[in-house]
Amino acid sequence: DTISVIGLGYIGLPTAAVFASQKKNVVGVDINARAVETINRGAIHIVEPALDKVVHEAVTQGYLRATTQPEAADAFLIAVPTPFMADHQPDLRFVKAAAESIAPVLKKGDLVILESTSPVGATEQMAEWLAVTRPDLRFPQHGGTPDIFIAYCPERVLPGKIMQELIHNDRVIGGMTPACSAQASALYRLFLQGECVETNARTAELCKLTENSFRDVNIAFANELSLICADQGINVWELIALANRHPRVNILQPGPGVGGHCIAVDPWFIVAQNPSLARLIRTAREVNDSKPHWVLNQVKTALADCLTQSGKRADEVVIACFGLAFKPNIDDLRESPAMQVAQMIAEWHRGQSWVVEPHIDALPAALGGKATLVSREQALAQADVLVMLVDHDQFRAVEASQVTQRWIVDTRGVWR
Ligand code: SAJ
Repeated sequence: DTISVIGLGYIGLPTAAVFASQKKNVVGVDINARAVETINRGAIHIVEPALDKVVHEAVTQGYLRATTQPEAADAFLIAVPTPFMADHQPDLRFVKAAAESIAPVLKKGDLVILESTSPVGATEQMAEWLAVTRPDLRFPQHGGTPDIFIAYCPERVLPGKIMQELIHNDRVIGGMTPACSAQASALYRLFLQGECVETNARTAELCKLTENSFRDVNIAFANELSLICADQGINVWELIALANRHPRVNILQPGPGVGGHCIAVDPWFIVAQNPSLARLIRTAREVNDSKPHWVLNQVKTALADCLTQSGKRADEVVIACFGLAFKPNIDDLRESPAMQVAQMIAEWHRGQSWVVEPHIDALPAALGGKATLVSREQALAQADVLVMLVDHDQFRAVEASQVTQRWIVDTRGVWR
């Protein structure tokens, strides 16, 4: 039996690799020829702990192969990006392209699974795209026993822990019919140590969106508290730690905003489909998206204090940002609120802007020329204003006595 994975990114490649590690024949498909070439060399084009070894073994043992053209297989897993458009409406064009690319090679008895985060109804839509291209086959929406089984099975792995969570997390299996769910569960059981929990496709679609919206709303609660606390002169981290001593309270941590490729995106899919009902979910997005601008204002206030108290001119003041990644202890700068704050500071500040980011060797183009990458030690010794944006372990390890600056904007409670 051959399993084909369409889209070899952060979800598709690890998934292809774990199937292959169970000695299943896996063909990975990606439109990016360089990614395909890299994988066929037994290497990886993305950063994820433990993934390189699994891919290398799978390729050298002959169980995993990548190509740019879909081939016949018994099961297809689609893991392509589902971004949103300018108006926050979900953009399914990559799902459509993937469906249309596999349609010609589909045969009776095949299973097609959509894993990409999707709005409610996307799986039915995908089945319709397949049906239009293959009028000779019977699909689940046509009733009776289908020739092709279709299910929605969202991934829910945490970047940085993908290889662990992929195997151990429970899996929501949303078949278009119970028979479709049964087929999909059987496939995941090839490697899954967690449970397969079966439901229908629409519930599974909303379930994925709900998980990330839950986290977004909870982070927004913490971020809103941080604004209230700053206004009231109260330490928000002490406040949250105290409130969390209550047996039924568990508040998350405030930060410079919410980044990454999922939590800041997925809630919009719910809002787009339910504009008048999803009020809390929309507001949470707005609270989290506005946080970087609030942080910039805090930096402006700190600089104003610094100028009055130090007698320096603005162009003589050095502001140092600590961290650019979208969360601690990773090097991923995409969709990062820390990056957004650092960029706004570098564009606005007349003096030097420094950045400390131990996980990168060079500043990204967006900051190049406007800021300077410096060491933690240099920033601590020489900068005037410190802006803590990412709680990397390397920053938490700094002793309080090493931080002598009077002007600190700490969005993570590292140097409280
Ligand atoms: N964040 C805070 N405060 C917190 C927790 C997180 O400000 O207390 C921020 C982080 O700094 C980061 C953002 O939220 O900027 C998102 O980070 P994250 O670690 O919460 O989540 P992701 O984006 O790495 O992965 C999420 C996970 N979803 C949930 O935990 C519900 C993961 O399980 C999903 O598979 C993933 O989204 C996805 O692909 O959908």
